[in-house]
Amino acid sequence: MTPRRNPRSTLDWGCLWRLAVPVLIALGLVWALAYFALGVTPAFILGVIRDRLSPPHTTADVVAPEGVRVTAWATGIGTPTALAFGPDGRLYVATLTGQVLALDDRDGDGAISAGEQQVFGQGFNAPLGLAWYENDLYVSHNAGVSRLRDTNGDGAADENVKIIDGLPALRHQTDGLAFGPDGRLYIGQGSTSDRGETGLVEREASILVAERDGSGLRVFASGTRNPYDLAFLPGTDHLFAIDNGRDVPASGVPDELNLIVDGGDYGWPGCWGTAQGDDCAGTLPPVAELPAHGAAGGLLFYTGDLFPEWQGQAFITLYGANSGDPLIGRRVLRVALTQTGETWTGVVSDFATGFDRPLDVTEGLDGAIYVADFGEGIIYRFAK
Ligand SMILES: [Ca+2]
Ligand SMILES: [Ca+2]
Ligand SMILES: [Ca+2]
Ligand SMILES: [Ca+2]
Repeated sequence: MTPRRNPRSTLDWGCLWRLAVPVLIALGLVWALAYFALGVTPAFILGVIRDRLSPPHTTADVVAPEGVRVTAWATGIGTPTALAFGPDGRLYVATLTGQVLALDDRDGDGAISAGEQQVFGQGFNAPLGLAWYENDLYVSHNAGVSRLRDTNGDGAADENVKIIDGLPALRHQTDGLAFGPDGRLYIGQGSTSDRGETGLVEREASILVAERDGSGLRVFASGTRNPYDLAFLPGTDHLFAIDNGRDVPASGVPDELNLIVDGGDYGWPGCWGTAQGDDCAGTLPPVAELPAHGAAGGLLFYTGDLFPEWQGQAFITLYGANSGDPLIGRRVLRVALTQTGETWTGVVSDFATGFDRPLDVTEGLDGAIYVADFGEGIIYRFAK
């Protein structure tokens, strides 16, 4: 007997295909939109899932190198973005909510109590950088830089002068600050877009320089997408800046540590890492590539006597990925730099891991290393 074909089965498959094709096309369009417009990749989605499944972060998760003791030196600090010790020995902390706090462990018990905190300045729009010049504290914030001064010695600023205004601020804004050995103010300035997709505007994605009163502002170096922090190597006129690689599409563009020279072009938007991208002619490669999507946030050159083995080395915080993936960033790197002629190379390793969202790093007069965890409102102290 010849088996009979079931005509209904043929009809079902046809229906299914007629339904499936538009569904597949729609899914493909959603995927293309997600990938090209939002940078959503399988790795990004896995990162989001890992973030949701991972247990809440605790201070016990922070791992320091052997022989280094880590303590939660200050807690309840809100959203710390930038750290700088003042000439008075207090640690000044900017918070995203617009304050500049001054912390002083007066009783020497190794922790900051409520009575050991003072508001030094406030009312800033997203301050991200702090730098001292003699007795003046410079604060970078959305679209500009201000100078704070305590003229009557009560520990709180009573003079607040906006010395630079009108800088680009959209996707990114004005970042970290550093004073050069020439006494000028160097400013990290972020881009207004991820990869230049909305066009380019003057002064974005650059390292700016100005006199201390804000006059003479000019672009010192260009092509730095989001130079979140910058620092001079102590004892030299060599300026270094970190840079955050593009977010979208999430295709493995590295973050960077760059040696910044006058007139240098560091690649953004057409070039990244070492000769990656399609527009690298005339641009300068980084000294070291840092993990993609790590979001390098703070940069310190260590000079202290507490850890002589790390003198002259760079410490860099990695805030972590937009996806929240606990496996990306969320650590502090140590970069050993070597100079060969005009060129520098960097060897990157982990200094400490297990943070929530580490954003800035600085050094105390005692040589201890301080790390601000933006996600937890904690300042960690690394000492012996
Ligand atoms: Ca104390
Ligand atoms: Ca005052
Ligand atoms: Ca670059
Ligand atoms: Ca900083």
